[in-house]
Amino acid sequence: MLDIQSIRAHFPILNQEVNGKPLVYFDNAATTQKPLKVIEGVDNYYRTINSNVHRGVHHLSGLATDAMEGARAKIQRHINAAKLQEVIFTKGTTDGINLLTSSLAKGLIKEGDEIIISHLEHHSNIVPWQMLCEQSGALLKVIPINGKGELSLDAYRSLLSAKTKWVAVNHISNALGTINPVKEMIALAHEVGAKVLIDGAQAAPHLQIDVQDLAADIYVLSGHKLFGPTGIGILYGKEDLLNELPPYQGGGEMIAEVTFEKTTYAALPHKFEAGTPNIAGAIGLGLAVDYVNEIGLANISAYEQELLEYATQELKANFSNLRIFGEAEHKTSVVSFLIGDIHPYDLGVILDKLGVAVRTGHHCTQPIMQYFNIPGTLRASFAFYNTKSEIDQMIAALQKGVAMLS
Ligand code: C6P
Repeated sequence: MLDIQSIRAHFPILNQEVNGKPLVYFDNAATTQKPLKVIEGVDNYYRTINSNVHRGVHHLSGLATDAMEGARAKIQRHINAAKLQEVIFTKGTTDGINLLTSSLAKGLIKEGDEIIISHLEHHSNIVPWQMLCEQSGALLKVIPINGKGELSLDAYRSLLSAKTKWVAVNHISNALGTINPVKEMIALAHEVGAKVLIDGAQAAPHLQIDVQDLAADIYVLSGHKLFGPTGIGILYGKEDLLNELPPYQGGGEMIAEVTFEKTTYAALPHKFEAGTPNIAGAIGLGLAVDYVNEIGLANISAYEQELLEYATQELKANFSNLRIFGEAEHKTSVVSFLIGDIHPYDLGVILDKLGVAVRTGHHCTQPIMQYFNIPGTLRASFAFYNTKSEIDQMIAALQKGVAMLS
């Protein structure tokens, strides 16, 4: 049992009014709020040890380097990476996917090769692969979904072949909440010799990730969705694979030796970390991981499932013309919906006037909206600091909005 009131006290931003109403923050799939531990840790870094890392012989540089590398070690343990050098700091999920596709574009993918993504992907896990295919002449194939928002594994099996070089799928869909059977999907890809990237942007805040158990070749996530700062993320990769990949960007930090004739590259993880990194962000992400582990991801998931069930039940009970998009058997705490033919944006604006923050629109997943033939949805996404009484507040706000717009 989580003590939600004590937990809420860790998130100062939640204790405010928006438009004269208590804030209800249900846009956690876009970004989560930050606990004091993270806010104070970042503040403390700038107040006491701000310095560049891996460069200086001086005291502060040593402290900053230790703090950043300490954060890397915490993240390694958290996702159960076998080695520290398999954990690369990035700007976020989008940056991690672009790191891989840009690196593959340097001759590792060729005409005739095939890449498989799914219909559930965020644009971040579609567009970089399309760009890679345009550059290389490789073919992009898409795993279809069913009406509940689940991937068809039979169709996936039939797409896989010896030509498949990479499969890129999300662990959890941001628009529908579907939890995909990624462990099974990775095993199937490995049977044909393909490698797999998992987009873990939405999984990291809800599930315990074990990259070795999954056998993921690459696993990417964003710090800001995991209660950490913006502008920091993780790319995990198997060491052998990362050693084979050419660097993504050139610059300081990523070199062993530079001459005008030839440059040699640094060992992992620095080979992929050109330039001054987001030091404060990395430290903040390490603290966010500590915080999540103190609460326990199993407790978090169990409580969020309660919120999901309550919200789904209350929405269905209160609105006869409700349509929920995404009713997968395995689903996380996201409800995407429409009421009657009211445009999601109009209802979203009224909710905001009543203090309730949800996301409206296509959620950077236009192919999912095309599948359902809708312009977008209202999406309420819950975190462990949300409550059932906030869901009641959202339902009351929706009732007012529907009365005004119908
Ligand atoms: N989804 C949402 O509101 P970045 O922006 O790089 O931190 O994450 C991109 C991304 C990639 N994959 C998935 C599954 C995601 O959900 C996101 C971000 C946010 O749903 C912002 S569009």
